[in-house]
Amino acid sequence: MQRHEAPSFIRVLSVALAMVAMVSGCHDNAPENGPSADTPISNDVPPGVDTAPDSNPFVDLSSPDGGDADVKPPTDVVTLDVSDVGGDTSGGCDRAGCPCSANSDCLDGLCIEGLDGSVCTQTCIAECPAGSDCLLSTAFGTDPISICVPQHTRLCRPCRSDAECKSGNDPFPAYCIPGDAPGDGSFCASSCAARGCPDGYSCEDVGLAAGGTARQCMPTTGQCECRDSWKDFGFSTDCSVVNAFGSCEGDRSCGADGLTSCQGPQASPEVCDLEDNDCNGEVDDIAAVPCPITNGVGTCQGVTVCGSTPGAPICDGREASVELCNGIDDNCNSITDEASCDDGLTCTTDTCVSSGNCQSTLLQNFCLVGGACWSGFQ
Ligand SMILES: [Ca+2]
Ligand SMILES: [Ca+2]
Ligand SMILES: [Ca+2]
Ligand SMILES: [Ca+2]
Repeated sequence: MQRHEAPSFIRVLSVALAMVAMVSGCHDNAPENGPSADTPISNDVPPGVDTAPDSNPFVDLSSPDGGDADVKPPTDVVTLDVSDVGGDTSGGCDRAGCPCSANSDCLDGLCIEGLDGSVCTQTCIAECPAGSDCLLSTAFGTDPISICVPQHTRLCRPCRSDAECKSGNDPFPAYCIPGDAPGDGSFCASSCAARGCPDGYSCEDVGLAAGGTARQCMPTTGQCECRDSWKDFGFSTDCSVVNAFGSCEGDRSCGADGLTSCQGPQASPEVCDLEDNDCNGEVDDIAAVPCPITNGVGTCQGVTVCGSTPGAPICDGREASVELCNGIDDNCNSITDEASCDDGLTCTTDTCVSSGNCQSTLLQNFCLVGGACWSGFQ
């Protein structure tokens, strides 16, 4: 028994020494086989974060550029409120491109305007995923940080002013440009002076209302369409409904079925209803048609107008009156100031020579004595 125990002890000792040697060897080899100083920071996501492909509306994570997201420097430039992340993103999407309504919805605490509403974004040094620019932003605290900003987020959005086309995160100029056809409405263009345009758009010199031109992305079809997501935001523009009777203002917006036609009243012939039926800016401005005004003296001609209450037109004009020496055809017989002078004397001929000026001529063989007619004098 003892003869067999000695070799066993030796084997145990040998194994023990070998293990010591291995441990020592492992220690020596660690710098070659273990994590190195330049190993990319782990992109392990916190528990509960959705790592499946998401509905990223602007960041193409599958593209070569998009792949940079995995090797970018850590996003420790932005202070992340961990408590917020846990509360708002549990079980939800919170990485770049994910929809958000507050900074706390995003893993990096960066919620900005995207093409289809607000989305989470990320910090950057120079490169960003396709469809976004690496820009300096002061929107997330006092210190400027570089973040990926989605491009052309408001391109083709219905608008009424340049201000509606300017995204707060995007410093490039954007203008509200009228459509090709009059009355089509206006739509946001987007700067291509320092970047390209999306598919379906070309970079053009666009005339501005204030004068001058700007390089802006414009739809190659000449027609803007609404993005599906825009129907919930009520974006709209002024437009015109045009027909043979006039052009009425309306509006068109992004609805459930896309950009609506111009919704507004149809122009119609003007009638007396206290409305501007033909949309020319004048209420009840019906055509002035001649019409008669008759009384016991004569018939004068007036023109049709609308009265102060809705209904049929009335005839507007003056009534006939006894002819006076006043330069007016008072009785509307087409003769002015006829038989309008009478000094009450039978021995004179009276003539209206100018307005209000009656001239009386004494008949032959008559004279006036004491204001009375006398005859028989030679
Ligand atoms: Ca009118
Ligand atoms: Ca009217
Ligand atoms: Ca007359
Ligand atoms: Ca007269």
